Amino acid sequence: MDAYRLHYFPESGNSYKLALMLTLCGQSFEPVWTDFAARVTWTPEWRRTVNPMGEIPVLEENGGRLTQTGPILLRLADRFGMFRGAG
Ligand SMILES: N[C@@H](CCC(=O)N[C@@H](CS)C(=O)NCC(=O)O)C(=O)O
Repeated sequence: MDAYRLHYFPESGNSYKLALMLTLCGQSFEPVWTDFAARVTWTPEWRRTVNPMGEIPVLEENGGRLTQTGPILLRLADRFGMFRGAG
């Protein structure tokens, strides 16, 4: 079983897409709320430890960190054989 942690904030549509995808694929994940409004993602500490590009969402997968919603969705679709589409 893969271990997922999703760095998110509630108003983020991209975060929602990943949360929905994981849920529909039957995967549980640990939500990691991020204080985006307080510009936590702008801090050197956050960029050093979570995402140098300063963007949410970030999906941790078995300890590795993934960014960019589209490629993450495609990766999950391939892994679970769901929602890949034909074209
Ligand atoms: N290319 C990224 C974009 C994600 C994105 O736009 N994230 C926004 C919040 S929803 C962000 O973190 N922006 C950085 C900022 O405004 O400082 C993806 O597809 O995941």
